[in-house]
Amino acid sequence: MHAWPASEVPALPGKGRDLRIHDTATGGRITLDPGPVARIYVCGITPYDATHMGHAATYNAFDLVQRVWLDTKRQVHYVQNVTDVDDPLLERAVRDGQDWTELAERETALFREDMTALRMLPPKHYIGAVEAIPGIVPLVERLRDAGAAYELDGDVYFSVETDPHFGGVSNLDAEAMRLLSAERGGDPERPDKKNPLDPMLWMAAREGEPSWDGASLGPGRPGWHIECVAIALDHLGMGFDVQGGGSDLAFPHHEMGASHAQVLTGEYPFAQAYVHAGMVALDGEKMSKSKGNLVFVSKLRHDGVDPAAIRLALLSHHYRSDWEWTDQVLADAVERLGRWRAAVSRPDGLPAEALVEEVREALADDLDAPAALAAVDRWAERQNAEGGTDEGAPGLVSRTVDALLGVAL
Ligand code: 5CA
Ligand code: ZN
Repeated sequence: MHAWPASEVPALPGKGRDLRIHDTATGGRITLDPGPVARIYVCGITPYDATHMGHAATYNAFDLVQRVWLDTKRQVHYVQNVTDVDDPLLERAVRDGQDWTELAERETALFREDMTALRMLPPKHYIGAVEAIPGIVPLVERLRDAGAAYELDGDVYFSVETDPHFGGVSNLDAEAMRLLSAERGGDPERPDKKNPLDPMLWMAAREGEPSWDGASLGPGRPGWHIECVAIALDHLGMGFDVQGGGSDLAFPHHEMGASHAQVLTGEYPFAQAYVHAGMVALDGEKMSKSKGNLVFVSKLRHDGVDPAAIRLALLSHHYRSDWEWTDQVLADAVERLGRWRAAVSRPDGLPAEALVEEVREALADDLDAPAALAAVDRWAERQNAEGGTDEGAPGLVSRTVDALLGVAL
């Protein structure tokens, strides 16, 4: 699949900082040491509805990770998937009497537009689950042949007990895993499974549903977790730097993915850090396509809201906190954008070298975007009140805000 166009990232004077980030697996902050090419996999959308503020907040977090790395003069190798065949997508297509491939293509196109407008850096490889199927089949066969997968009425399941590290990403107890598995696409109640948590690797073709050639597996379609594993292994390999997504992906998705990959390769770990963004709520409940309590990026854009203000609204919350989208959050962001634009509208002003370092330090410290915004606020307030004579200072602030926060002033 094609991704979306990249906005340019200005180079800043001085030196970027190494990222210290909270890792779900260890439960603590770790300093990443990516080498000259940093590798990141971020789980993409299931394209059956438009991008909402929750998605945008999660992609904003991982965009910041890349901007911190780019500032250290590293290259970034970024991979994202599209879950372009899945139960909720097929169900929505049936409900609305439309072709599931058209639904997926239309919503993916809208997602690209939203990401472009929000200045999110595009992945180098943007891969649909459907196009990954030929690479998934041999992985499932390998797991089965190694005794790590078993068949149940034509469906193939992964045996979680074959990974000695299973449980090490989310660190949940058995009961919590069971509840979340049932909630998030698993089938712990299905009889005759070796372990109720075992996830499906290959689902035998169902009447009226799309299916693909599965070689020795028979016709069917892949399970969710193995899709992301196949794409990540193909384009990044084992031990990549960051596996990212919202906190609702820690279990089962990232837990199962890590186990699939670790058993397949005999190597550990799948990713150096598992990074999870908090959940954005609306009216007291997690914003979700299945509940329908949504604020869409595209709707705000069509209502004339400046994408830079949407981005500032996302940045005003720490990526790990759960927060609530309200009209006030957006109104505050619109106001902040106005103050910042006024402050950089003159050719000279207050020196900004120290501000560059403050923004760098805030982001390197577990992506503390609210602290970065507060630093720019302080500069803008003094600049608007007193001004200064440092030629080029406003330009430096614009470039800093653009390069590190993805906001065009
Ligand atoms: N296609 C899978 C990942 S392989 C998927 O979870 N798709 S999604 O469309 O449901 O979500 C896309 C991303 O947005 C995921 O990282 C998910 O964790 C995140 N996300 C979904 N809802 C919210 C929310 N309310 N707040 C924050 N992030 C969210
Ligand atoms: Zn995924």
